Parts: sequence; C-alpha cells; structure tokens
Amino acid sequence: MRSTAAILACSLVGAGLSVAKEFVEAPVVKGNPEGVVYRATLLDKDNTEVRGTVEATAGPGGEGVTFSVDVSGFPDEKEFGPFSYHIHDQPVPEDGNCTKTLAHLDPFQRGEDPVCDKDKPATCQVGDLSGKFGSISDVADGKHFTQTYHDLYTSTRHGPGAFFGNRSVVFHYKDKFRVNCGNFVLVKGEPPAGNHSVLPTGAYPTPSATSSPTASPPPFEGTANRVGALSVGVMLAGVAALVW
Ligand SMILES: *[C@@H]1O[C@H](CO)[C@@H](O)[C@H](O)[C@H]1NC(C)=O
Ligand SMILES: *[C@@H]1O[C@H](CO)[C@@H](O)[C@H](O)[C@H]1NC(C)=O
Ligand SMILES: *[C@@H]1O[C@H](CO)[C@@H](O)[C@H](O)[C@H]1NC(C)=O
Ligand SMILES: [Cu+2]
Repeated sequence: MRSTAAILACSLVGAGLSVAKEFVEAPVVKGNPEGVVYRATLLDKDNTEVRGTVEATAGPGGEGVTFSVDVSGFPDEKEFGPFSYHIHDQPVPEDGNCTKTLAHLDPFQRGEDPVCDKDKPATCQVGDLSGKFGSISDVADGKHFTQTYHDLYTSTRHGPGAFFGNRSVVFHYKDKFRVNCGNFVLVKGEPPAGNHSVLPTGAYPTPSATSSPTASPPPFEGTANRVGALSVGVMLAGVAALVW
C-alpha cells in the first residue's frame, strides 16, 4: 500500500514536470468600459530617481487594454538594466514597500518559468507587461522610456482575475530588485460596475481553465498534469514573492 502510494506520487510528479510547460492560455478580455482610465504613478522615493506613470484604458471595442508607459530616471543601464516591470498582485501599502505587492498578477498560476514568449502572449503571466511588450533599455541620462501598446489579456472591469485597477505596477533592475512601484487608481470615468460590489468577498464563481479567471488560485483540478504544473507554479510564486 505504502509503495503504491509512493509510486503514484512519483508518477504524479513525473507527469507534472514533463508537461509543466503547457500553460492555460489567458482568454482575451472583452467588455472593458470605454472612458475609464486607471493610472499608476511611481512613488517619490528618496533612494531612486526612477519616476513615471503607467496609464491604462479599454482597447478598441472594449477588447483588452491600451497601456501607455512613460518612465525615466534609470541608473546606469550597463550595470542595472535592462529594466523590467509588471503588474503585481497586491497594492503597495502605506509604507511604500514594493516587496509587499507580492508576485506578478497571474490568475492562471502560470508561474515564472520558463520566461514569457512574446510571440505567445496568452501563455505569459497576465501581469508580465515587459515580458509581453519588451523590457526597458536605451534610457541613459534621464531619457524617458515611452511606449504605448495593446494587451488583450488584462481587464479594467471589476470581476475578472485579470482586473488590475486595485493592484500595482513594479519596476525592477535586472537582478529583480524592486526599484519603484505605484498603485493603479481610477483617474477618469465611472468606476466600472460589475458583480464585484454586490458579492461578499470570496464569493466569486469558481474559476476553471476555460471560464473567466479570478485572482485567487484556481481550485485543485484533479489531473496529474495540472497538479504538477500547479505545484511547480506555486513553488516559483513563493520564491518570486520574496525576490521578484
Ligand atoms: C519590506 O517588506 C518585506 C516583506 O514584508 C520585508 O522583508 C522588508 O524588511 C521590508 N522593507 C523595509 C525597508 O521595511
Ligand atoms: C481586486 O478586485 C478583484 C475583483 O474585481 C478581486 O478579485 C481581487 O481580489 C482584488 N484584489 C485586491 C488586491 O484587492
Ligand atoms: C451579474 O450577475 C447577474 C446575475 O447573476 C448576471 O446576469 C450578469 O451577467 C452579471 N454581470 C456581470 C457584468 O458579470
Ligand atoms: Cu515585478
């Protein structure tokens, strides 16, 4: 009995590892509200000159989100760059500690590894903006990094796990050091309605690979593959929460 359990455990782990690179593809988000603008402004920190904003509004026809990034004040690029940035899961608390934003927005528990493939953005962590659209370089001597792009997998509408209006953006050195961060706040338009406000906390419908996501970890889904991918993902997320 014991050995059966051990063999089962091993095969679960083996099966999990061998397919851990097959990710749930994030669905294209539709119905993002027109005229609603969120903006994250980097904090006024004493220990860095990195400053800027990330602005976000519904993409054409409410599909996905158009982001405009404008950041400057980076230190020596050869030593510290290229710089990356992501939407992180939690907001920055009052104390301005960027570490407390935890890991990247990752409603499908994809984890960090392997790195995001730009050509397959649906398989990247939803919050991995620099992974999907390019990291920051060519910013010597205070030069601004500006970029506008359209991401299909993020949401400005309350409810889906890909919603980031209550979360933060974090900018990193190449060693993952969190140089600055800021919270998204609503700067224009009506706060997006949704069923969020009428549901008590935790009362979201249970997510699955194919239905709309939520930010909470998906429930155990019962296949060996999923288990392996999940536990690797959770381990990575744990490590990531500490250093990334
Ligand atoms: C920031 O938060 C992290 C995680 O909670 C903690 O380990 C670290 O000491 C904090 N840093 C400062 C400067 O308070
Ligand atoms: C942000 O709002 C979504 C619902 O729109 C919710 O699921 C999520 O838990 C919230 N996140 C934070 C950090 O408050
Ligand atoms: C809100 O809930 C109602 C009833 O449960 C549903 O019909 C409607 O589609 C939901 N709206 C959104 C934006 O999810
Ligand atoms: Cu990050």
